[in-house]
Amino acid sequence: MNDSLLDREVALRDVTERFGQGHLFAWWDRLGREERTSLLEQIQSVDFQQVRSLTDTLVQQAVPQEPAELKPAPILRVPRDDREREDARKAAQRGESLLAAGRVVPLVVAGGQGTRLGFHGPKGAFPIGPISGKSLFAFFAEKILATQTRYGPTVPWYVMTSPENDAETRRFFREQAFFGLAEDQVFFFVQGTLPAVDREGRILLASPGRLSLSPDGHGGTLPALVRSGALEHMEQRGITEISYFQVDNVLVRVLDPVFIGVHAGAGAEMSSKVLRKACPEEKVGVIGVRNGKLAVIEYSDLSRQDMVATGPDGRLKYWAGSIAMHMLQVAFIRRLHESGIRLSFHRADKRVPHIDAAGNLVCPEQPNGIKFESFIFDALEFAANPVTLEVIRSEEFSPVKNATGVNSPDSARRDLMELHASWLEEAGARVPRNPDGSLAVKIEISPRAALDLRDVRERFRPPPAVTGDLLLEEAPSR
Ligand code: UD2
Repeated sequence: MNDSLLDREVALRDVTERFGQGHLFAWWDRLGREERTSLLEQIQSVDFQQVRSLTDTLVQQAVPQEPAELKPAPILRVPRDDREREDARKAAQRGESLLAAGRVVPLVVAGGQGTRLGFHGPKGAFPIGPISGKSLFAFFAEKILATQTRYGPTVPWYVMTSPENDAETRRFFREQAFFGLAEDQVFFFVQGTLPAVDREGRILLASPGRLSLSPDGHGGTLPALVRSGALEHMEQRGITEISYFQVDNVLVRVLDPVFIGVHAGAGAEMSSKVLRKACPEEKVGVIGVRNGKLAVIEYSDLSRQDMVATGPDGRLKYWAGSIAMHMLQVAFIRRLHESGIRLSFHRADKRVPHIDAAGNLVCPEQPNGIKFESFIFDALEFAANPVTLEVIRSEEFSPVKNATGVNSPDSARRDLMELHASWLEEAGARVPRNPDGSLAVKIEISPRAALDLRDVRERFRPPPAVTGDLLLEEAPSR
């Protein structure tokens, strides 16, 4: 062993001992040189002081939080009258001029582990196109292409990955020729990780030479933007707003002029989209005013009483479900960073495979480990003038989370086909339907052919005859 490896070993053994994590070296004698080097690197990347304070506050003293005072939030509702429609039209104009000036960029968070879906590979590579089999990433990329075509400037796309899926994600983009985008308009940046611990706060080992590290939550977007230089990159290019979305939602409007416009018009540092929850138990956070500040209360933190509470109209009091689409000012992220504001971490009890004291791999049936994650929506409480915009579910939200049932590939494909069918119907086409109203054929429209109803109306005149499954890949040339 050369001296430097030995020096590092000695120094890091000392640090781990001081923080009660000396067991990380338990299998040292059995490791080869490469494994030793890699283990030292992993240990070096851990902020043991942070792990200790997270363990102290969230694991060992985990005192239940004081119930917060919660009130419904003010929400800009879906327009219902002429005045509201006129306001939305003006907001769209404002958003469109920001898009034409190249001020707004999309950012997708794709660092999650996607365990519930059971898909091996980055979730964005999941083949969701009902006919084309195109991936989620391809849909987003084509929406970006369509936006460029409509407004002019090239749109840089920021993609957050995690150390676990970064290489695979980049490989997928390369294999798919960046879905038609220019390679240099896609900016990958990698989020941080934190170790998973047991109930005593001891860091779990995934194997004798590997710590159990997991992504630090989508709140990790903010430090990762700073650390990677992506934020500076945006500032240098005069980009002022970020349109943030999750990798799992095939219906997302990646750059929505109305949302951009209401956010910018209000001078908001951060804004969010919500929709009416389908049922009290739906697994989305709700937006409310908590202790005087706008906040998303994650579904797992909402009391049963608040979950089912109804308002004077007899409908859900906390009806506004967050669909994890936000607008964020670039200057807001810079301000948070410079003023030292960091999002706090939440505890998630998970089943974490690990090796036990005898060196055997254990795959627990019940949660055994604790992961720490921060949530982007916790930035709302620091944001000036935040706006909450209500949107229509069938137009914007159908995530892929589970292998079957609710929020699955089947439900997302059905919702995508229904939306595309509705565009054709509104443009005057007759779409074959079964007696129960469901589609009798498959329909898929590439965002390159039409980004929305407006494109269908303008580009497909007359609308196509739908006699069987229909995949519209390109608009007819005129
Ligand atoms: C999230 C929201 C929920 C609701 C719902 C809408 C949280 C805690 N809850 O639920 O309130 O808005 O979405 O669909 O966010 N990700 C990363 N890095 C990480 C962790 C997650 O990039 O370290 C990404 C992940 O790739 C995905 C997104 O964040 O795009 C959501 O993650 P999730 O599946 O854990 O969130 P979920 O479905 O519990």
